[in-house]
Amino acid sequence: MRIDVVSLFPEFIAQCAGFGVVGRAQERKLLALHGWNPRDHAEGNYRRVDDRPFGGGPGMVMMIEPLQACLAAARAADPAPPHVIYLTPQGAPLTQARVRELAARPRLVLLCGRYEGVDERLVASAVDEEISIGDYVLSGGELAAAVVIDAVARLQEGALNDAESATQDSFEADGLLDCPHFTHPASHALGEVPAVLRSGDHAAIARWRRQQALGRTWLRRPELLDEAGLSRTDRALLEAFRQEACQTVPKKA
Ligand code: 6GU
Repeated sequence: MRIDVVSLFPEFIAQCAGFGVVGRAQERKLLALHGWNPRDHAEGNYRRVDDRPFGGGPGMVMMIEPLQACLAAARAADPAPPHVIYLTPQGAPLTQARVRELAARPRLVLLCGRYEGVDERLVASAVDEEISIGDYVLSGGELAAAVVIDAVARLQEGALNDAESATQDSFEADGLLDCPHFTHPASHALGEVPAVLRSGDHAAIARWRRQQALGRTWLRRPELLDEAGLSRTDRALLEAFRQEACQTVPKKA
């Protein structure tokens, strides 16, 4: 897929996307990233991209013209019509379900605001969708764009190696949190690896992992269980987890 990023700091995005899975997705030509700087499309000696807000108040607002010209240049760089996303705390919360939908598109444009935001007329005319990555304030959309890029890049066919398979990740398989993981040494001053994981009994291991995923989700994000569509077996596993949790001294899962 192709992603064009409109940002006053396009190098920041390129840096963020240069490592690990996302870097490899680019090397494998599964992801083509292109940065576009509105400053390159601004007029005058000062190449101004922002101005004071009408109605007064603190902060600056990104102006229509440089963004419009920049978006037009980005759009024209490829024949595929893009889905244009504005990263803003006012947007719809990003979820793995949204990520899956975005990852299936051939082309995205990510518009990053700075200052107090972008002139609303530009948002209304040029943006298809507004996305937020959570209920906190960042100084600009760049980190949020990097989050979107990472989340969609790893879902591109061939981006992950077998060992990194996405289907067992938290949220991906079933909307539950992931179970705990352990590696060598089996015995350590910090504790023992649960015996079941060393038993070689694959059915028992799968049951334990499922129970841990259910139990952790119940402890940490109980609202996720409402949407998870639990089977009868799941309910029984969770009930057993709850019973045990009530009997033992509360301990961080
Ligand atoms: Cl997408 N942008 C900014 N500036 N802050 C955020 C955000 C986005 N999502 C959460 N906080």
